[in-house]
Amino acid sequence: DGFVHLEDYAPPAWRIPHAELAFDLEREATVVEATLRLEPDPGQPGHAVVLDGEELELLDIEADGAPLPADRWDYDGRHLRIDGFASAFTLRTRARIRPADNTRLEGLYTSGPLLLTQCEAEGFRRITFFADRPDVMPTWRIVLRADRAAFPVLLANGNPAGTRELDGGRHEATWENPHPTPCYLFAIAAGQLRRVTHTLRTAEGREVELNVWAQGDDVVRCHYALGAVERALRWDEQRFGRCYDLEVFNVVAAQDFTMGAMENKGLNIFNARYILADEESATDEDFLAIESVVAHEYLHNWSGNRVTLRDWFQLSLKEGLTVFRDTEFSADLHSRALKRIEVVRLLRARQFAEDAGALAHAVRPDRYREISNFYTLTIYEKGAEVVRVLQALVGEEAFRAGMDRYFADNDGRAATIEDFLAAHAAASGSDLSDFARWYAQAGTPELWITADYDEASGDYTLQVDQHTPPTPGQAHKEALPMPLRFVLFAPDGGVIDAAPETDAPALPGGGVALTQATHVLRWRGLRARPLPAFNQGFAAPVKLRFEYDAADLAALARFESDPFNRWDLLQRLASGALLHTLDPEQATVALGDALGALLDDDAADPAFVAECLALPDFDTLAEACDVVDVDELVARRESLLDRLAEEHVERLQRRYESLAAAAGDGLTAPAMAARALRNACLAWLTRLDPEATLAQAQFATATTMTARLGALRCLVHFEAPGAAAALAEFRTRWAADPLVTDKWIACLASRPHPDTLDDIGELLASSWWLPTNPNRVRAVVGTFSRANPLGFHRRDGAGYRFVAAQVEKLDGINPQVAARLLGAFETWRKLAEPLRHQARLALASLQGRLHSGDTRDLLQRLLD
Ligand code: BAL
Ligand code: ZN
Repeated sequence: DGFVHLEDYAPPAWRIPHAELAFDLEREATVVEATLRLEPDPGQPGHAVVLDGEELELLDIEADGAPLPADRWDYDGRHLRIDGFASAFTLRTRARIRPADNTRLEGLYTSGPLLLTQCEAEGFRRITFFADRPDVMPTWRIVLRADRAAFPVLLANGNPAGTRELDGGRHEATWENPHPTPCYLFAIAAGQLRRVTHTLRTAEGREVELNVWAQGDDVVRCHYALGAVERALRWDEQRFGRCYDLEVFNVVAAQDFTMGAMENKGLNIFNARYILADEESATDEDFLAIESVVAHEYLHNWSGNRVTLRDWFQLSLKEGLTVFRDTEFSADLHSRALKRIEVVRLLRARQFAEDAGALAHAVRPDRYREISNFYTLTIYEKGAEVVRVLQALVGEEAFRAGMDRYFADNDGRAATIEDFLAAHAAASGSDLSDFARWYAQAGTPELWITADYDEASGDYTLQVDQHTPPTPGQAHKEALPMPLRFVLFAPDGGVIDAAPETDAPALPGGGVALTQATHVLRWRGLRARPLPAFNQGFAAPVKLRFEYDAADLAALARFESDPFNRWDLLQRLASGALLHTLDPEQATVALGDALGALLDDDAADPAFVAECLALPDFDTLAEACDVVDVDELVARRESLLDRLAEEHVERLQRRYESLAAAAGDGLTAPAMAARALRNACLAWLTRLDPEATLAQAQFATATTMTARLGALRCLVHFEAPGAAAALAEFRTRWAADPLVTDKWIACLASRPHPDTLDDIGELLASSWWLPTNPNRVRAVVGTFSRANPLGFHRRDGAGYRFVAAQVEKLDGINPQVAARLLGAFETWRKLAEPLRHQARLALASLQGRLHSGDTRDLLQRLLD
């Protein structure tokens, strides 16, 4: 049926304890010689050797030093099958590959003058013949030979093990990776790279050279990323007791890169947008994203590399865990509350939609046709939430002990989610068998909480019912164990301290553990009906249903001390006003009052105030609707913003002006917070009066990209005078910088108007359109389809037809990028007519026209 099934897993019949690769690197044609030690698994005798190999030109094949006769092997373009061996032997193959023709950016490819690799998930089979699966883990020796002038720097995994000059202007570098490492973590980078470098000593006493490499003058924009590597290394030592394990840690910036970055052992390769930064060219958001992605890849060295995956079904074992670790890193270094808000925004806007749409899948899926389509918000972000739930259930101390145990028990192994849970169960003494459902069950759980207060006795009960809606292929769901945090407030805002009577076990960090579908919590003899608040810190990744009215939410927003919940209560007021789940007028008034108070509060963190001003976005609102009327939803949101802006115009002006000095240069938290709130105020003020000169003035005097891009967005999105001039300045000034070019392009592609599609048409006809560059494709087509509801969901269906046509074109260039774009249709069935019909037509038009496994798999899942 074209699916790979989890239940079909079998260990490799042949192991590869050691691999030696020699590359003669050239852009057009590179020759790869692979010498592999192959050993049969004594438990599974009698199997032929079957190696993966795609689009390889096989030049030679030898076994134990002698040519292998033609009747002993067969290569069908996907697998190399070798018969007649029953015991260990050494296989040597030589194959030719064509990096310059590789627009898929999987395997070995060119990016400008550089030669780079991307192997996860299944790219290594495009480099040489190998058992391309994560549970085959050799140690490695890698020899790189190339022309010295074109490729002065030759990097591979592991430690440097010598260089030498060769004839004809060529040179050679050898690398040794002593850690058993699967081939998806293989990497090389070659070319005219320059570096920033820093040497440190790990907590274990190992001297390590940290290098961040980029092309030419870009190297001056690598210092921030280098600092981030060091911060991540130190944090993992302190927080998880994990040290770095090689003599060098190299990071390379690549302009052409499909993913965000890749954690190859000792040689991380990054999308340049997550490395290159200075305040002239990168926004504050960019800096924080760089730090977080650098940390993510670094932290994989333990959660992913030292302990790797048995098979790709376990992907969240490294990704969810590493997202959990990188968000903890960011929360420890900066504001925990702001990080939580950022994470929950993403979850609600995108992961909840994924979990409820045509592409819904479990954190550990049980089958896939194309694993590249499972690098999803569910695997990453929900996977991280599941780890957070585990920590809440067992408590922080036991969780840390469980992590120690997991690393110790599985070091050098290819592990499973069962191994992870077994380590935590052993360390905490908990039975985690029900908890494992979090990995198997798709869909976002809902908690329905109903309250009852008996005036006579003062008894107050909360009944908590858990329910997870059906998802494709999973009609019936079971209850998931999770924390429930709550606080009861008296009418005067005082906290009611009494613990409830309940069968739900108490949790180490407060609250109770929900272990069944229904629980009741009961308080006796309360003097008045209390007001409950739930899920402080968003401890459980759920949709929480409780019948509040607008006055309740406004009161709670004043009483609640948990900053995440204070933000969330305002989000609820806004959603209620927009979706009419609250009385819209009461909710709007209450929200307006709360925002006014926040804008008046100079003691509040301006970054937090800016988050509160950012109402739920279109995706979050649409996710909460059963049927999505795009124009109506956008219109309601716009008119709420207009009204709030009008109500607070003076406050907005005051805060905008009073923060001017604090918002100067520098990456300190106060400066970044001031810039965030100023940009939020500027957007509301420009909305009220696009003719005003405030945004033009900010653009003209900006000394940071944060201020400049904030102003550009206002000018372009509100079609203000000066928009064309500002865009022209961006175009010219940063014509040679692809990352800044992506920014003005994304700004244009997200202009909220149906005729933005005409601008996109012009872009595609210009020299700015680079269909082989994933960042550029995402800036144009990705932004249009994901961040421009009025453009993408045009009533005439032209937005859908445009995206579908691009998917077809890009499928022949980079299937992973093309497949990702199709994801914009994941909730098409919820669209109100005529959009639903138009979306179906656009998708149906692709049937029979797509060629890659990536896009065909997604299209089928969208239409099934
Ligand atoms: N492993 C793929 C990129 C990342 O998640 O780190
Ligand atoms: Zn990752």
